[in-house]
Amino acid sequence: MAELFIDGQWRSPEAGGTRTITCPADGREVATVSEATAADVVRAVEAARAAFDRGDWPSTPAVARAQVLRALADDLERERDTVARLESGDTGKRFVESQIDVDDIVAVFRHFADLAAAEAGRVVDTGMPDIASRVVHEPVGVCALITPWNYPLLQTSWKVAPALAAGNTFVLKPSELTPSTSIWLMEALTRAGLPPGVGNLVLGTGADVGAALTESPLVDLVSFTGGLHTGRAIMAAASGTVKRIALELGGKNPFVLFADADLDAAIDNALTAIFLDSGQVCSAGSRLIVQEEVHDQVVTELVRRAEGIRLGGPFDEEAESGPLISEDHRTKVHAYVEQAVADGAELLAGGSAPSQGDLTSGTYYLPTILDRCTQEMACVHDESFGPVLTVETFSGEDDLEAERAAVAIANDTVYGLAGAVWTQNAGRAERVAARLRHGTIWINDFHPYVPQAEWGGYGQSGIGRELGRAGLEEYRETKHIWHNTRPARADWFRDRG
Ligand code: TXE
Repeated sequence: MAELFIDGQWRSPEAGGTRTITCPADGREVATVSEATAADVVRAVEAARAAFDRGDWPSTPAVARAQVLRALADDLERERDTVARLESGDTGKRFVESQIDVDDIVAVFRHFADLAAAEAGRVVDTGMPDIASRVVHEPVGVCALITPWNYPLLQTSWKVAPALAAGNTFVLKPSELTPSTSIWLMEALTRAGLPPGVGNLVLGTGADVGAALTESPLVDLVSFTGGLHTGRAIMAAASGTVKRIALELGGKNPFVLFADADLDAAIDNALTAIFLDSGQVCSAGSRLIVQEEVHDQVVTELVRRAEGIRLGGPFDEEAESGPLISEDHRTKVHAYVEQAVADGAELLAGGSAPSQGDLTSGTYYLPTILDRCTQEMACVHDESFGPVLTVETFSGEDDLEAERAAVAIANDTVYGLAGAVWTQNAGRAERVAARLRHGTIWINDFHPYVPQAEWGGYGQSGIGRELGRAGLEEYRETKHIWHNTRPARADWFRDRG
């Protein structure tokens, strides 16, 4: 049974319980793991602290750190299917999607390896002859990395890769629902040459293990991806010791569709935007904001297509989307739909679990479309994180007024992670993209990301950036070193002999 990885060894927890992990696609047991107690968290943090304060990793040349990341990426490439199978077992997601996730993770580790090796400080020109002044980057220290269940190893790689590239040590706590690929990662990092104590793993719930990490005075930085409410709690807990924090807290991402768009492509992308991975994606396009004059045409086609989506387990080759992560989550998603209907939304597709066949043994939920929604509805402003598309409309006397109306609806959210604008008018596309208060804007597209670009949120979607150059920024301190090469008396205070 997999346990805790502390100071380079698998160890038993002091007194924690065990958890059986079941596959949401069919309820079969896929793993049993030991969960940590607060005392285990202390041991893991102390190991990471000792490795940072007294170990070689922070001062290891960046090129050598990059080699570890590259070796990990090579290993992952070789073990692609093994890791994809683990991920699909825990999440129930389609095997092909897990394979794509693994490819993305390989790219993330290679990207940060390149970045580590390329990063240098800079010389500051003070204009003074005897002064050598430079700015250098140093690791922050011990990082607590807390990750969710929707893209378990991908989300973890966005934290582990930059943390290691910058020379930090870490304690990782994956979601209690999806620990398997984190266990694989710790073994692979050891094979790749990561010294003991630099990477540590504790399994368990957020309330026990996550909270102990965020409160620990020995932790310097908390990087968290998950729900808004948890993010707020983490921010409050981290304030006690003024930790660095990086948060990615999801979104209510608008898909703004103008009547002049290529409607066939737009409708197809709107389906992918919300129903990919059953809507359990932080950047899911959960709010369709469509120009009134094409509303009927667009919605009719969306409903037809949504009703045709095939749900199924990881190895069902016909399946296009998978289950929700758990029964609890399905209950939550359904409650949002019921509430929206009670508040006046029109349910046009889905709105329930599938009632027949193999799907009844998994936690599936039918692709759902709610029409005639308004901003007051909880389903429109909260993240339901399920396959639920809400439809709102906009209109205007003229083009500019219509644009303003669309932007106002799209920005009416506490979140600000991502959004899209669909139009064939290039000027309109740029005007609207410039006004949308979201961290990523797709024009005539939805979902693609590249590790070279930043990923982060406006508003309450988060703090800090994941991925790309700025991704490493979160994991470094910046120090200015002023070297007076000709020391002289300051002569400020009189020498009274
Ligand atoms: O997330 P949590 P949950 C959103 C989505 C979903 C909602 C709740 O809307 O419906 O969050 O999902 C750990 N201190 N996202 O409950 O609780 C927890 O153990 C420290 C968006 O699964 O935020 C897990 O490791 N850690 C998201 C991680 O936080 C704590 C992806 C995420 O769990 C903690 C997933 C605490 N007090 C859900 N409480 C995205 N942005 O992609 C929990 N945790």
